[in-house]
Amino acid sequence: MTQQSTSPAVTTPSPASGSPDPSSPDPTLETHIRTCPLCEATCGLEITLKDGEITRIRGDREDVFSKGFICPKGSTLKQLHADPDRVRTPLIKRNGEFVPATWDEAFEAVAEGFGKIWEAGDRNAIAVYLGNPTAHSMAGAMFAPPLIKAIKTNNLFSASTVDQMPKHVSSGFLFGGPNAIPVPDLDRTDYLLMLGANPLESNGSICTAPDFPGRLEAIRSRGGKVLTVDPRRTKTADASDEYMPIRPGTDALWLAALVTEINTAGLVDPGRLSPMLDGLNETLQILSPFTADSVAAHTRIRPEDTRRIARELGEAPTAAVYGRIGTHTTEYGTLASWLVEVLNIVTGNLDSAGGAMFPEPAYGAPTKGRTPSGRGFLTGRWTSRVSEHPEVRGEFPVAALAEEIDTPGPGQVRGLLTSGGNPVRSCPNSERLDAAFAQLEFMVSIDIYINETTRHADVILPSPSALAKPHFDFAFYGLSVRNIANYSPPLHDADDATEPGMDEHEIFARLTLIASGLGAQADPEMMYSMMLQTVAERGGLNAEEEQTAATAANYTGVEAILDLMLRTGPYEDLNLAALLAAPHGIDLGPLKPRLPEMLRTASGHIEMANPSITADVPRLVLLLDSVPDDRLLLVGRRHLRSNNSWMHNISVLVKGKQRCTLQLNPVDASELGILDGQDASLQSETGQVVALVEITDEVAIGTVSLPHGWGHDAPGTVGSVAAATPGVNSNLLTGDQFIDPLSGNARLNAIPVTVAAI
Ligand SMILES: Nc1nc2c(c(=O)[nH]1)N[C@H]1C(S)=C(S)[C@@H](COP(=O)(O)OP(=O)(O)OC[C@H]3O[C@@H](n4cnc5c(=O)[nH]c(N)nc54)[C@H](O)[C@@H]3O)O[C@H]1N2
Ligand SMILES: Nc1nc2c(c(=O)[nH]1)N[C@H]1C(S)=C(S)[C@@H](COP(=O)(O)OP(=O)(O)OC[C@H]3O[C@@H](n4cnc5c(=O)[nH]c(N)nc54)[C@H](O)[C@@H]3O)O[C@H]1N2
Ligand code: SF4
Ligand SMILES: [Mo]
Repeated sequence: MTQQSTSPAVTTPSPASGSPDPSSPDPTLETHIRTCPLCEATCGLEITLKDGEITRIRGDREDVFSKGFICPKGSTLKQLHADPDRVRTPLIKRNGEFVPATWDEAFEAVAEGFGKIWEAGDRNAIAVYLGNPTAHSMAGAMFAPPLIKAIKTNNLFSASTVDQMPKHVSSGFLFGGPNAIPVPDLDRTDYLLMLGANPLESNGSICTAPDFPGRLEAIRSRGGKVLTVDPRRTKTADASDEYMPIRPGTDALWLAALVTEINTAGLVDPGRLSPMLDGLNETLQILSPFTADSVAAHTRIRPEDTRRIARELGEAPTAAVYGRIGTHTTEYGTLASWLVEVLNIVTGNLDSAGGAMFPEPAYGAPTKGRTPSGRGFLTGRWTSRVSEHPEVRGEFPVAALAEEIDTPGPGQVRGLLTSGGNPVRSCPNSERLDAAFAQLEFMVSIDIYINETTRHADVILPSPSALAKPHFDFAFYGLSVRNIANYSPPLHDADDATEPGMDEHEIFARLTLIASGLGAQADPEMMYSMMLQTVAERGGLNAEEEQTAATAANYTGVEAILDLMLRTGPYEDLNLAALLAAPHGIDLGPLKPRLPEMLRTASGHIEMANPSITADVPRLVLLLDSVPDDRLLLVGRRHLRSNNSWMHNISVLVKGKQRCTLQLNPVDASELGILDGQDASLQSETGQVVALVEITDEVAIGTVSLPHGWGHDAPGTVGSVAAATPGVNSNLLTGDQFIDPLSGNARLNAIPVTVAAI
């Protein structure tokens, strides 16, 4: 086991911002500062302990970014830590029952189970699924790539294809890099056009901005405008200057019409982007069939509103268009995502203060002074076995995972590794996936619960609680509205009595060694040194000297690697010691223009009309020419107190009113003869559920809404609180055949359904 230093108590106790702290004379109190890892907002937490027990978690008022903001989930890390249902020892399934095992036994079982499948000679027979918490963990960010490389499978799947993959694809083709993702410059913009996002519940996504509500309020109080486009009048819509309902699934049409109307109004002005731009005229030309009038029947947005908004957007001193999950999880996700950037470009707002800008995280090679050029972005370097889906960023659509398992033939998937994911609740056609998992020969899950997915595992490798893990937000500092760096050492030791006894990164390291053929007993230190060497060499440093220095500094394996990543990153003088000395974080300043240096397209330009994207526009023209869908369309919903399919086992979060309800507009309800509080059946092409009806004009006429991630009534799961408020699983309704062809992203919104009283 690698030694893990736990976080030193800072100022004992810490008076927040100089205010007198009544508890200050108590020497048994300790205060620890860390970043909440649960969502993308990266809030600072102030955790008070008395005699080693957590007594309070509140927002860290001195956090350089979140300044005391916190949501109800952040303070429940204590309950999560204490949850008796959390898995605290490795588990091996014997005769259909999980039995506790030692770590050595568990890794031996993994080596044997996967080994049998590998022995048959097909590396692709083992699939990997990486879920959302993997992206929020240091272990996932650092160690998932070498693990995947060692497993050598083409069958890589993740929550990205039920989420943001369209954004990676549009960025890849436009800018040459799938991670070159512009975020709205919230703190400086005069005009925010937000589509398919509900940051007052989600706290923001692909736009890391703790206290999103406060930042929206600030736009308005400095005289700017916030406009929210959503089929549901959300809390975010209520906190906006203007709310515009839209028919689900039609954002790409509307965004295309905005481009045309901006052009018609003579407001196209890319400004300093012009010399970096290829394909502007071609783009305007190809989008000309989409006008305020031509898209109105589909979007149900009045042409005069579209024209007015086009003008506002074109004339605003600065403006940012921001599309999130409601625009991505449709069959036109990549087009919508591309059109968001087209709007930011034609209005001259891309890469400009107050517009949509590229963050520059503290790690990664500096781009300043580099010549803009690269290899460009490619998809389809290999294809999936059954439906021949192109790979995108090395992944296949998770909508195709079930068919890869349940379709017999050479190359069939027979083994699976999941990490921090619950695809049996989060992915389309989950009933098929559930059945497919049941037929796997061998499955391993890295997780903290026995849930709908992990109950199928043969071995569960338990991660420590979030408080017992080191934390640095690799993914989200790259998507942040300010450049920030903050590191949290673990608060509890991974070896302490409440924990399973192994760091999450060590679980990854050991699996990597097994997949490399070195066996279950191989020393994980090998992995840390190899990674350190790679980072050192990449940064032109001497690996041996670095290793010695890290040992002298008493850094753990991951800390030493992080230190090197920071020192070889774009910010001078930034290193782990600086972060350890700054528990409230280091503010590296507002976003700065990064074009053209960071372009990695083959042309070295912004490839606005990249043929890989424009080839899909005719499909949008077909939609335009089709008869508008007048069926009821289902959309999802997030609640502040929930987190995808988990955190439903924490009673303070789930207590109160049932949240898994089917929202129905009063007009639709009366037409269907359905009453509030009644159960109704909801039928799609794929499946059927029965849900409790909530009648509300929050949802537009013709739209119904059911949250995802519920349905905690499967046998064999362990979560007594979750089971008492199970809700229903909305992904029984989402089909696995409906995907965005360019990104492979699943359609999770705009699902045609019939609703009937029962
Ligand atoms: N219909 C519909 N479906 C959706 C969505 C939607 O809007 N509508 N949203 C989609 C989106 S955006 C996403 S990201 C996906 C999420 O999909 P997934 O990532 O598949 O599922 P989660 O519900 O996030 O499950 C997280 C899992 O990680 C475990 N876990 C929690 N903390 C840790 C940890 O520290 N370590 C480890 N190893 N495991 C941990 C939990 O127990 C749980 O099993 O769902 C998608 N599904
Ligand atoms: N409390 C909480 N916070 C979370 C999560 C959670 O489950 N709970 N999940 C986290 C994850 S993994 C993610 S990815 C983020 C997601 O964060 P957001 O992208 O902000 O996601 P949502 O809150 O689901 O908001 C999506 C909105 O899109 C709308 N919508 C649906 N279909 C359409 C459409 O066709 N067009 C338009 N314009 N709008 C549409 C929905 O009505 C909804 O209001 O949230 C993260 N934060
Ligand atoms: S908003 Fe997100 S990061 Fe902040 S406390 Fe809530 S869950 Fe944690
Ligand atoms: Mo997500």
